[in-house]
Order: sequence, then C-alpha cells, then structure tokens
Amino acid sequence: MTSTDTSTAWRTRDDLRNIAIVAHVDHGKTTLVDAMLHQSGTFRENQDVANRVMDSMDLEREKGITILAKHTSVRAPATDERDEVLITIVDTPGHADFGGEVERALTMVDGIVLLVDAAEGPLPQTRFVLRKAMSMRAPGAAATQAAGVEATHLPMILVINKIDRPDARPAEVVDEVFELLFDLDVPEDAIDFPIVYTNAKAGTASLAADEPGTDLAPLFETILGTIPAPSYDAEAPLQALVTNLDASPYLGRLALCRVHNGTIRKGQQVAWIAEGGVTTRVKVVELFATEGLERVGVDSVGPGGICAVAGIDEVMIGDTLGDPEDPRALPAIRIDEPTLAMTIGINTSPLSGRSGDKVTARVLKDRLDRELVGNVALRVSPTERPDAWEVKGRGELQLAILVEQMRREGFELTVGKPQVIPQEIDGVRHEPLERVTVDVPEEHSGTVTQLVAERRGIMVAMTNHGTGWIRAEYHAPTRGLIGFRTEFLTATRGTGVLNRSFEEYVPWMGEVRTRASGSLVADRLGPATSFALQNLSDRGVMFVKPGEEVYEGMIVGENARGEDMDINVTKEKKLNNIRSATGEELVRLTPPKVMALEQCLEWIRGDECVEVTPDAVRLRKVELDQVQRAREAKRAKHDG
Ligand SMILES: Nc1nc2c(ncn2[C@@H]2O[C@H](COP(=O)(O)OP(=O)(O)OP(=O)(O)O)[C@@H](O)[C@H]2O)c(=O)[nH]1
Ligand SMILES: [Mg+2]
Repeated sequence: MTSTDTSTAWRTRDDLRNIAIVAHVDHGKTTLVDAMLHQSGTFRENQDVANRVMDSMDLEREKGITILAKHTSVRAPATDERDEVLITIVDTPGHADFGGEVERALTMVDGIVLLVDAAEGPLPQTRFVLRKAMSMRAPGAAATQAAGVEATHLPMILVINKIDRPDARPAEVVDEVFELLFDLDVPEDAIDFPIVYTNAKAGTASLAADEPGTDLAPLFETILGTIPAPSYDAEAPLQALVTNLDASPYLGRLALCRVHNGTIRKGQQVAWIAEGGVTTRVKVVELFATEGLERVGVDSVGPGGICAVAGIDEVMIGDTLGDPEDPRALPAIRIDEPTLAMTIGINTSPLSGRSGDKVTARVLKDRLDRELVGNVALRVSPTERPDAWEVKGRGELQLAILVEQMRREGFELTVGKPQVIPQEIDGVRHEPLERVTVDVPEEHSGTVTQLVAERRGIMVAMTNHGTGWIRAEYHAPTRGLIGFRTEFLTATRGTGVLNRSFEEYVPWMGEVRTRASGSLVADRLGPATSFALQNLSDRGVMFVKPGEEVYEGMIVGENARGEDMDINVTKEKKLNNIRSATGEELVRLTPPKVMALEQCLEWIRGDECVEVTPDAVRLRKVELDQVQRAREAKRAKHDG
C-alpha cells in the first residue's frame, strides 16, 4: 500500500460486510445461501423460489454443482445495538476445476465462511480454499497494518453443516479442521475463529453441536461480530477493482467492482486502468448495486461496496477504475496457472455439418475469445493448424463444460486428449501433482492403493473411522489421474468416492500407465449392422448400436486386447428369405456402452480425439486413414 502517513484517515464502513462461502464440492454452500436469502426477507411471502437459486446457469442446475462464483446481498435488520447492515455473500464453486473462481471471489471480500460437511469432514478442496484464504489479505488489511497489526490472512468463521446427517461427527470434524490448519502452517491468530453448526436445508444454526438451532440468527450474528467491516483510506482517491464481468443485452459489458477507496458515481468520468497501466478516461454510464437477486440502479457506491458499472466495453477482470486526476492501480488478481490443455478445432470428420450450424474456424475462434473475457482461469493459444486452438484450464471437468456449452450453442468440434502442462522451474521440467482423497469400503482399499501406485501415486495418510470405510489420501501426478475416475469406480463397484485438488508442481515423474485396452476402429463408412456387431461382440465392448452411422477411423468399441484393431461393423448378412433372423439378433445384442463427454475425454489416447456435435459425441482416431495409421504405428514401434 502507498499510504504510510495517513493512519488517522482510516475509516470503516460499519453498515457493510462482504463474505465468501468456500467449501469442498457439495458440502452445502448454495443451500446455505438459499436459507440466508429466505430468512432475511429477500423474497415476498409465498414467492415461488427454486432450490439453490444461485445456481442459475442451465448446466449448474443439470449437474447440481456451482460453476461460476456469484454474489447476492441480504439485509440484517437494525437492533438496539446497531444499525442495519448489508451483507454481500459470494457463493463459490467447490469443484477443484473451478478454483480460479474462488481465487477471484476472495478479492471481493473481507472474510470467509469455511463450510465443512459434518460427516465428510475436510476434503481436498477444503484444503485448497483454506490455503488460498490464509494467504490473502483483506482489501482493508492496510488499515489494521497501519494500527500496528500485521494482517496476513482473511478472517474466517467455521460452519459445520449437515449437522442433521445420521452419520454426522461434528466434534471429530472440528478437530480435523484444526489439524488441517496446523498442517498448512497458518499464523497463530488464524487458529482463533468461531464455530457455527448448521442444517442449511432446514435453515437452522446453533453455536453448540448438541443444541439444535431454530433459525440462522446465530450465523448472522457471528458474521457481524467476526467479519470486519470494510475499511478504507478516507483521503485516498477512487479505487475500484474489477472482479468479474457480466453482459447486459441493453448496456453491453458490465464490470463488477469492489470499491476499495473513494466513491463511484453514475455519470462521472473515471480513469480505467487496464493491464500494463494503460489508462483511459471513460464515463460511468450506469451504476448498479445488488439487492437480493436483483440488480438495482443507484447514484453512487461508496468504499467497501460492490457494484456493477456499464459503459466500458473493453474492460477486463483485474483492471482498476480510478480517479482521472490521480489514477492509482490496485494489485492485479492472482490466479493459479492452468494445469491441463487440450486442442479444440473444427469438426474434420466425414459426418461434419450434419447437426451443427457453427462449423467454421472463424466462428470457433470468436467464441473462444469471448470465453476468455469472463473466464479468468482459461487460456487460448494457436496451434500449427489454422483451424484448431490449444485451450488451457484447471481440469477435465472445466474443459468439458466449455465444450458442452459450445455444443449446445450449435458448434461442431474436434476435441483432443487433455494433456498436463509441464512447467520449467529452475531449469527442471515439472508437472502438476494433486492431492487425492478416496473413501472406500475396507475390502477395496488394497485394490485402490495398487491402482493409484500404478499411476505413480503415493499414499500420504490413511484413516479408519471404524465404520467399515477407509479414507486414504494420496499424492499423484495429474497426468496419471486422467481417466482414473472410471477405473476407480469399476474397482470399487461404484461405491467409492474420489476427490482431487491441485497441490504443487513436482519434477517430472517419468512414464505413467494409461488405459490398458486398445480401440476397435471402423474401417469404412456406413451404418453399423446388428449382424456385424453380433459377430464382433467377442472382440470387446461396443460403443455403437445397429443403424448408427460410422466412418473409417471412428472408434466403435474397446478392444479387450492392448492393440487397436480395424473392423467392419457395416457388414450385412447374406440375404435369404428368413426375415425373422434379424429380429432375433437384435434382442440378443448387448447394448452399447455409452460414455458422457467427460468420460470420452478421459478415455481417449494421445492419437485419438472426440468429435462433438449438437446431436452426437463420437470417438475417433486423429488419423482416419487406416493405411496411414498403420504406417505411423509401425514407425512409432520402430523408434521404440
Ligand atoms: N442433510 C442435509 N443436506 C444438505 C444440507 N445442506 C445441503 N444439503 C444437500 O447437499 C447437496 C449439495 O448442496 P449444495 O448447496 O449444492 O452444495 P454446494 O456446496 O453449493 O456444492 P458446489 O457448489 O457444487 O460445490 C444438496 O443435495 C443439498 O440438498 C444440510 O444441512 N443437511
Ligand atoms: Mg454451490
């Protein structure tokens, strides 16, 4: 911070609080926000409000997970002791692939609610978000620093949620959170935080694990008492950090800002300080604040406030809006580097253009560029091909969600296998390592450890809760974990639970095992026949059903043996007069294995890719021509 001489100018906005709710996936963040909205009188009585109302994107509702961090605000009514307080709550995603959203959200707030499931306890993403929060200073931290206190982390409240679960073990889970904090080596004052026990579904909170609550009042009071009001330098000029972008059909791009110092006013001229310090004078055309789930027009937003600004079409996340007479940039938002890359190109299969209307390289590039604007954790770079780009992100799910969204918009794409992004550190090649937590029935723990070991994973911890289930933690390279989930579920007969999160970069770990099976590859164009599929069924598991169009180079099944095999699935039975025969064959045919897009991306090998269209997801070889492919395979073998 620049101000060293103005310790007397620090003020606080006691009428505001800004918090982020962070947790591992599914621990109940969005459900808790629902309850907070309901109990603060945000909705009209008997207003019909959807469950998990903050999960407003189609894909969020379908998958039941939060993908983008979003904020809302509620009012804590005045009491005898204090005036009304506006609490802005940022709901964040728990899935590790969307960690960039958490990093972004933390730049908007002055404290966190760390939510932990009362039965599951801390999991990899709990660790990730806690580590982030513990390494971040609140925007007003300079104030406490000016008062002689070194604030090195965001203040927090621990919420133990799902206290109603029959297998809840709140006391143990609290201990596990303390262990986690010690393990993260946090400063001593970070260990001192209040604990609230909640049932988010019922909307109750209590300060004691064994006393059921009646409403969320204890949580609201704890937030007001623990999370510091935003502080600001009363003598500093306007400084607002752009923490997110949105689009309005009428107003164009909206910059979501956290005001750090000064006041931003509708109609005023501000200095827009972009990356690299490029400063432009722009007008605040419209200014909005958030009330519940609505955006409402306002005339001004003061320090500590969160607002949306219209009028700056090219604004980006991390930019600062400042005083034109005295523009001062705020520190940029730090986002971890992407760990995974895949190529996305136009659809080059013989069946291209059958269902999508967005098929050219130009529309594809435009779409990817647009995605970059709001998605801080993604990067796009050119490849040697003019019609394909390398897209980098944090994980398979994040990349798969992008592809799924584009597919729904009418795109046809060719998507390559996700590959880890190595990093050169001190001249040595490094790769991402993840912390993997598995919960499995005791009898499967040996098999799982062996599977992880084959992928160069090492067990770092193991706990037996005495319930017949084991929790084991491993360190394993991301490279080895691509495609692991499917194998893990098979090994545990679908009972196991697997969680992963990025840990650190480590020196390249050498070769890792990938899928053991080969591919069954169609050798010609045409519809698959039940006759051919029936005859080939002993070769392995089929992915296509009779009548489905296939082409040369398309993967139609998984070979039980290690190598690829070209097969003809279009072969017709020699015609005779007994018509009933085909009917019988249809009945006997095992149904094809259908994989979701994400599974497909995990399943393919380096020389394979996925064809994605609005109507179909097909697996294929990168090189479709079988003669060419055989030649390449021979050469690869020869080269060792
Ligand atoms: N029994 C019980 N279930 C709960 C409670 N809170 C949430 N759930 C359930 O837990 C599931 C996940 O809830 P969400 O609110 O979507 O969890 P989340 O933390 O927002 O998940 P992500 O955003 O994907 O990380 C839902 O089925 C909720 O109904 C609770 O207190 N008790
Ligand atoms: Mg959520």
